[in-house]
Formats: sequence, structure tokens, C-alpha cells
Amino acid sequence: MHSEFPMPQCFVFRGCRRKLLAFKKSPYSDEKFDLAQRLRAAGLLILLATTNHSKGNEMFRTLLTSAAVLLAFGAMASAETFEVKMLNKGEGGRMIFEPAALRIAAGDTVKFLATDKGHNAESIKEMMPEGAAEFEGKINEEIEVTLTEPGFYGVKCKPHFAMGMVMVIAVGDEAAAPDTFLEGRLPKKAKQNFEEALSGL
Ligand SMILES: [Cu+2]
Repeated sequence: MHSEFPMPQCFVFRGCRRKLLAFKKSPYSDEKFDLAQRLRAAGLLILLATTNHSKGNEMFRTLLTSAAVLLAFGAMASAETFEVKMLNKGEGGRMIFEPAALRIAAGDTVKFLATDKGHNAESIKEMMPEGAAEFEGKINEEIEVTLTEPGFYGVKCKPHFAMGMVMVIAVGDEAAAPDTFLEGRLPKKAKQNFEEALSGL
């Protein structure tokens, strides 16, 4: 291919490399589909830009290349980060995650903030989609988890599990949690709060 635009190509692909590596490893998801579409479109635009040799089309080629760069960066920026506070006291009561229910897209990140001291955030093994990676934050630790597997995730604070310090994260569009979601052994207050959180999704 005639390459008059090596710089933008390089720029786009270097920037996307990390995402692409994760992309190759991750299982199929809507986010992956969206990213694939965007990158395919970006690639097509670059191809158009670099193969269009008609005179006086400098402007057109520049426009195409810019659009390709924007598309590729849009794909990278499409994942969002959501913050969840770990609190001693909030509107929802004592020892809570705020919000206690959160819906995000596959590939989004949840950041647990150690707003108050003495809490942690960790996944509950029996309450997450198959194949999803477990996580466990230390006490007072601010952790970020990127959830790529669609489904429902139960999260608890270890010291306050019995007091019902739990939350639900729904990843993707699935309307209801699986029937087995609340079947495991849960402290009474935790189960109540899970039910409440699920109804708020
Ligand atoms: Cu706690």
C-alpha cells in the first residue's frame, strides 16, 4: 500500500495496542463487538485516505485520516469508570456501599473509594458470572476493578458483611439476576440488602 500517512497510522496503532491485546484475550462481549466495528471503520478510512491519489484531494485525505484517528480514540475512550463510596454512614444507613446498586457496561471500571476507614471491597465467589475474575481489596484500600464478563456481581465488605454491607453490580443489559444469585449462605441483613439493591436496578 502506498503510504503517505505513516504517522497517523503509527499513532493510532501504538495507542490501541494495549487495548487490542486485552481485546484478543477477552471473551466475546458487546463492548468487544463495538470496538471491533470502530476499529474496522477506522481501518477502512485509513485505507481510503492512503489509496486516494487524485490530485487536489489533499483536504479530503486529511479529513479521512482525522476521522480514523477520532474513531480509534473514541473506541479507546468508550469504557467508563464509576465510583462507589465505602461509608460508615450514608443516606442508606450505616456501613454501606454508595450506591448499593450499579449498572455498567462490559469493560467499564468500578473504583471503590475508601471514603471512610475500616472497609474493603471484595467479590463473592458464588455471586458472579462464570469465568469472571475474583477481586479482593485490602482494608482501607481504594481499588479499581474492570468487569468484562456480563452478569451480576455481589460485592461485600468483609468486616461488615454481617451488618449487610453489600452491593450489586450488573454488567450488561441482563434484566434479572440468575435464580441462584441469592441461594448461597448469606447473613440475614446482607440478603435483605441484596434484595433491595436488585430491585433498584
Ligand atoms: Cu465495611
